[in-house]
Amino acid sequence: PELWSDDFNDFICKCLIKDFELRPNVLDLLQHVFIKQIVGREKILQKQLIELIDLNQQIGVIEKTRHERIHTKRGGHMKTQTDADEVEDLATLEVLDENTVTEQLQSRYGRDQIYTYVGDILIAVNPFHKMEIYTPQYTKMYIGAKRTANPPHIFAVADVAYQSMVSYNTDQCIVISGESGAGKTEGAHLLVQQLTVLGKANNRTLQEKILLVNSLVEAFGNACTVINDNSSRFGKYLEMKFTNGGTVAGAKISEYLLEKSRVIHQAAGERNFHIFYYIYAGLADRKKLAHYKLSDSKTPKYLWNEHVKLGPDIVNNTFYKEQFDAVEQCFKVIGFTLEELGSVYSTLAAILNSGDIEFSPVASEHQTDKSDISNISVLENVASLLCIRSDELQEALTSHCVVARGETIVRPNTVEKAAEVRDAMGKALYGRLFSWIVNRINALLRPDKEDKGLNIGILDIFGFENFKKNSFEQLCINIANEQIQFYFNQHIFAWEQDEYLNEEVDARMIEYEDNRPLLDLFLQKPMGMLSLLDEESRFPQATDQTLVEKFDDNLKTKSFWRPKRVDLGFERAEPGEPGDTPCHPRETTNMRTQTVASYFRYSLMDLLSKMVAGQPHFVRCIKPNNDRQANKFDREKVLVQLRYTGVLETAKIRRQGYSHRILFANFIKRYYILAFPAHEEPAVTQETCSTILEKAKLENWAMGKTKVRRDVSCLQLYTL
Ligand code: AOV
Ligand code: MG
Repeated sequence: PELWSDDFNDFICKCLIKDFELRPNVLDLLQHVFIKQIVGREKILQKQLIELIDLNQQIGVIEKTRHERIHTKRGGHMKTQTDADEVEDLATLEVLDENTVTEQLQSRYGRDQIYTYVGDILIAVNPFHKMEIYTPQYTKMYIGAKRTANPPHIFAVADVAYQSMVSYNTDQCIVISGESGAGKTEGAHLLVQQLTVLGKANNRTLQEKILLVNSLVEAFGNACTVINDNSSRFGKYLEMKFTNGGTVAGAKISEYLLEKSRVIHQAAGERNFHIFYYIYAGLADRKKLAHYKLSDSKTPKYLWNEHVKLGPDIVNNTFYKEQFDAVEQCFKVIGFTLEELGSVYSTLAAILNSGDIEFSPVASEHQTDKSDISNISVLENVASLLCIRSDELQEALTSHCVVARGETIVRPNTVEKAAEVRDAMGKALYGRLFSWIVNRINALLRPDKEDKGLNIGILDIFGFENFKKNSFEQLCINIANEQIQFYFNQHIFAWEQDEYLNEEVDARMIEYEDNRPLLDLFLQKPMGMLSLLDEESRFPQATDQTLVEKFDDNLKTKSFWRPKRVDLGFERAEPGEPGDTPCHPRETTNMRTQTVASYFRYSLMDLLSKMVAGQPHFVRCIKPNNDRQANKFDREKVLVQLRYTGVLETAKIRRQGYSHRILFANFIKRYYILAFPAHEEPAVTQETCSTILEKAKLENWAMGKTKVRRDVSCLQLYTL
């Protein structure tokens, strides 16, 4: 057969396995030579081969001790005596309780083994220091390697997702979860890094572009919070696009719920989005501040944060200057034109300038609630940066229109209202700039060919957070995290147990904490908190107090109780928020506009619909301490996270469950050679499967109605 054709693959596979009493060293040699030759050419064949060899090793046809395998396959990762009781997969623990699981993670963490499996799920404990385990040598080590050949690693997750995509022609989705500062964003970077290598882009530029996307988007969407210096303030779903053959072809980002309020206000100890500091310092360095109507002697209000004593220092900050150069470089490599860059900078400068527009009351005989601009030159600067007329901008800030009985009436804004509108404009401008950048990136990285292709999505959202003072943003962030947990529960527990029932396979049911009632409390229609909030917001007379009354009257669940002292701070959707429909060029008080809450619900559903379209892989990030310290493992802190993410239950279900399930036809196609002559094509029946399994002396399997399942406990044969 022709070299590298499908027939050739089949032919080689059959020859290799035909006589499975091949001496181990011969097989090893073949595996080695063969895989070396085919890397990058025929990944499917490579995978098939490894699976076949795996199966052979498992069933003891090849007499090779496990010890020898560790030596030969693991190189520098040989286990030592001291970690004899450690496992790399918590599902293989003999005793499964909170203590043992925490001890395992602690002991591994103590030796910088930050990754641990729970069946097919990866746990990653944040090391809080740079580790030398992401070098090209590691990249290579995890390509097409079987799972037990190397220690647990995030590169292995990338590999499994990639191999599944190529082998089964299906989209994949990697869901990274964990609280704020646990390591999700770093993990997402590492996955992209490994996936670009796996999907060997034909042109290096594309590979480079995809690697820069995260950094670029994060300069605009991340900020320093009291929990994390590089905290994601938006949800990001990055789809890496591949051809059907598995070559990287492009990428697409979807962004969710950018925390725009940060543009105009930052809590104590927090900062604005990174890009504002970068551009301010960067433009100062290039002596370009004046061009963008900024001054180095007067720090823009939106950047001035008295709590962290930021201010004049920004313009001299070398790190910020370097970052500005780096961001500009990202823009250029990805393909933005210089003209587009100029527009981005002007918009950012306009936002910074707009924060300094001030208002004063205009006292007149008839009207005392009118306002005027006190520093008209700043307003003119903003108008010129945005290429709009300053008188129109002034009118938009200082007045609004009300629609009453079909007539539009113009009303003046008070000083407070005008300041609110100014801030809303800053937020809206930033939100739209962010979306524009994302859309532009998507256009520049769209695959050339419009054929469907395949993709691997990587979800990295803002993690669960709990500050001293929490706002509506925290509520949305935490609900989104609950929703991700729900998706995890569905996959790991609910659907898994359903499948056993459908397939009529005996399995013990595992209890887990269902967070559905909590999600219902917030998201249900029409009686969930968000719906009630929306409804109440439509009443002009509504107050925080009336909202609490509404909750109290309608929410019949133990999870809600009325606070003794009303201290709520939910606010109505502000003008400029998503979905608002402005009345040209002024705002109307039209209460039928879409609220932040309904936009949030819509975004969440959109995200979920994207996620469920792919086969999921889960990475659970754990934060070992609250001090961002290396080598500090706070057991209580870890235990709480293990509890609320259901790690123990996951280990239980993975231990007793059948983690490998293969359709009869696929199983027979792959393994018939172990029991039948190569030229034969046995019928696709349960009996054929049983014959193969019995002949291979495999234990711990169950026959379903459509699938053969392999019990994870049989994986212990080769799990260290
Ligand atoms: P997050 O994405 O989960 O928080 P990050 O990925 O930003 O958390 O990680 C927080 C910090 O932990 C990083 O800035 C690194 O200093 C460190 N870190 C995380 N993972 C690693 C790793 N694998 N190796 C070395 N250091 C690491 V948030 O976005 O706040 O929810 O909204
Ligand atoms: Mg993050």
